[in-house]
Amino acid sequence: MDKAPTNKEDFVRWLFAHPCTFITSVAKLSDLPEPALSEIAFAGHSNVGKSSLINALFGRKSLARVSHTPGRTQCLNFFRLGKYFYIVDMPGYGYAAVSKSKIKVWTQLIHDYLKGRVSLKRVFLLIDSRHGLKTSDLAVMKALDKAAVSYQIVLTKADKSTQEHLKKLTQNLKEALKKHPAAFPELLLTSAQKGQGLDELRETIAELVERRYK
Ligand SMILES: Nc1nc2c(ncn2[C@@H]2O[C@H](COP(=O)(O)OP(=O)(O)O)[C@@H](O)[C@H]2O)c(=O)[nH]1
Ligand SMILES: [Mg+2]
Repeated sequence: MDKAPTNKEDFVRWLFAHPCTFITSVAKLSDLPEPALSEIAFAGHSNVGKSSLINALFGRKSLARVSHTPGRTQCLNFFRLGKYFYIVDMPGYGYAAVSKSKIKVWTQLIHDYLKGRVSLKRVFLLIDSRHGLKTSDLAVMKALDKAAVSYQIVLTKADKSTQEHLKKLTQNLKEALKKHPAAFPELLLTSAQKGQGLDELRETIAELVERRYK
């Protein structure tokens, strides 16, 4: 029997040992899967390291491949870990090459999704630790605050910066987050390349979904 362990560490390991499978690509809200499972979403500027982080977390190369398939890059891509929760890979924003009309369609889809999704437990908003918050990140944070969707900043590519830079950035961000009511006060510092922060992020995710399986 596939029974969830009660010990926290064992639970996280058990949960993440399940296979991650592609479910569907959604271009319009009427195509969303039934909100029968908890859901977590990953968002961020294009090139922030979203695909790399998702792959590192869930150990599945095809995850990124699916999300890179032409026609799917502008969609919400749904994956499922075991039968336990949905992972939503949101389209990257801030792509200069995307036309204005496409941006409008994108914004509307994201906005409607975030506004009305009861099963969405948290959005992980990825920020490149070298650059900090960009104008487009702030716009997304504002939208999340307005829709009262809980979100948490995840800094990526930590291996590319000095400890000193990271410490300062973390302090500044924590201060800035105080002005954002839907933002989770704690940041996560990660490197998909070095594996840094992945266990912590897995634990955070497990806590968001575990109540149903213990
Ligand atoms: N040094 C370093 N580079 C990374 C890391 N994560 C991603 N990258 C690089 O950043 C670029 C964009 O990564 P990708 O995952 O495709 O970003 P996405 O557009 O947000 O999905 C690629 O060249 C990756 O190799 C990391 O943790 N460390
Ligand atoms: Mg990607």
